[in-house]
Amino acid sequence: MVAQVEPRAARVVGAVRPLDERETPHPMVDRGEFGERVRLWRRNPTTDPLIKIFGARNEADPGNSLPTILTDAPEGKVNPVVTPVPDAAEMSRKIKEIALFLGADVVGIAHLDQRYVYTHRARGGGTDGAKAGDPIELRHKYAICLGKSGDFDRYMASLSSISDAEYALGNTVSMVPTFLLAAYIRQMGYPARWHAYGKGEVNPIPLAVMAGLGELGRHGMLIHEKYSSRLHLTVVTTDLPLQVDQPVDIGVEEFCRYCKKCARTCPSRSITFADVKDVYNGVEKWRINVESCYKHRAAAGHNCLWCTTSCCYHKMDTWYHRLTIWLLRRTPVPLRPPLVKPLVWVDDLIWGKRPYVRAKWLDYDSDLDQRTCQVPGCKAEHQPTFKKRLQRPGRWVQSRLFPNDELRPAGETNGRQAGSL
Ligand code: B12
Ligand code: SF4
Ligand code: SF4
Repeated sequence: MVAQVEPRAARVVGAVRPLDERETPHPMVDRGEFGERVRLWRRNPTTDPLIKIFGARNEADPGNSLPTILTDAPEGKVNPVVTPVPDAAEMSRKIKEIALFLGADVVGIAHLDQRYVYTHRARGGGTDGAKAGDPIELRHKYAICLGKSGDFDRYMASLSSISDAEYALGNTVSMVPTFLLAAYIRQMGYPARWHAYGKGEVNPIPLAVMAGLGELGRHGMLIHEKYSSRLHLTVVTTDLPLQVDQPVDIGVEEFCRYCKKCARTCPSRSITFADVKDVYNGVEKWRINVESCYKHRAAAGHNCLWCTTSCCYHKMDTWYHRLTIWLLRRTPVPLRPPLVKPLVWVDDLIWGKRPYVRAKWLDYDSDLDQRTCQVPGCKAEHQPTFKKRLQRPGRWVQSRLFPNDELRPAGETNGRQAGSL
């Protein structure tokens, strides 16, 4: 077994207790622990058909929801004819190539650390007859961590039907390479299980950090050097002999200490400005206020992506972005803080201190969306209070990205669309 090095941005400093999935936020909301308003919103978040088709288990007719069809599918049988694996390193290279072929944008491998496997499931259903509260037994050796990127432009239309559709699409399409990769491994004669949106027995972030996909940011998510946090994370666990990857250092530790841009932008003030990290369940890390973040999305009626889109790592894939990351990686740790300060200053200058982009697509308009409350029964017209505290990026950024505020048509290849199925 190859030992893994410890990541810098989130350090394990004590005993980590594996979580019961029932103590994670979605089941807490379903039990009404965050209040009635959020509970109702989660049960019926939208009437928009473009969002409804992606709703896992929310859709009255499961035949109209691909996530429901996939999550309910039984786990395939393991082929009794086992393909020998003489070289685990070579097999890892092959599995990564196949994962990318199947539609993932990034892939890495870690040991399956039992601390990040849930003890009990929160949801039942499906054709395997699982029930909520069932204990989880997942003793696989490896976690193949996949990331599927969302579209840069549509993410920028945060807190609107446009970004909702993009986020929901990402949740759904990220299931496909994950499902297929697990099936492929079973066809090779090894057990494999897939974990994705609405169907997970593991916490994907710590596994993806250990698999070298990125580092944990102040906003509580994994930051990848190219895709930042707009990566939908999924996992295939297996006993196929593999070689693990190592965590990466892309400068997130030093950047997040000084930058705090996500904390400044967060409309619900859920991200801490603190200089010192918390220790939570044995891990020293930045941790968001989950309850206020959750309540905000219900009040606004849309998924919020502002901590993702305002992050300094969330940029188009340009040579100057790649050069900056390259510089951060190679600069010795003590010399990084003086490098971070001017970088944040330039980011504020170009993108705005609290970046807000207006985007129009089909009949949607992110400005108008933010006035309509979608909590069932609520007739009030809410003012987009958070918007006052936000500002648009410089005119040339907005007009270059979205001329006349219009998003590019989905069919148009613009070179920045990160892999669509
Ligand atoms: C419930 C949930 C939510 C809740 C609560 C968020 C939260 N931070 O807990 C709400 C609805 C508010 C939410 C919002 C969002 N979410 Co969400 N959410 C989840 C879900 C299903 C469970 C998270 C959970 O159990 N939290 C409870 C405890 C564990 O939280 P915590 O102690 O604060 O720990 C957090 C991190 O520190 C990390 N973590 C926990 N232990 C350890 C240990 C180590 C060593 C490390 C490194 C990290 C780590 O994981 C936790 C999640 O952020 C995960 C998928 C999953 N199965 O984990 C997606 C997930 C975290 N969400 C995701 C995303 C993208 C979002 C949003 C941007 C979009 C949205 N609106 O839905 C926002 C961003 C909010 C934010 N800044 O975190 C992605 C993050 C992808 C990434 N690149 O990291 C995930 C992984 C879904 C996925 N499969 O891609 N989400
Ligand atoms: S999703 Fe929105 S409300 Fe939640 S932490 Fe991120 S910016 Fe704040
Ligand atoms: S915006 Fe800044 S502080 Fe927040 S996660 Fe990104 S780099 Fe870290």
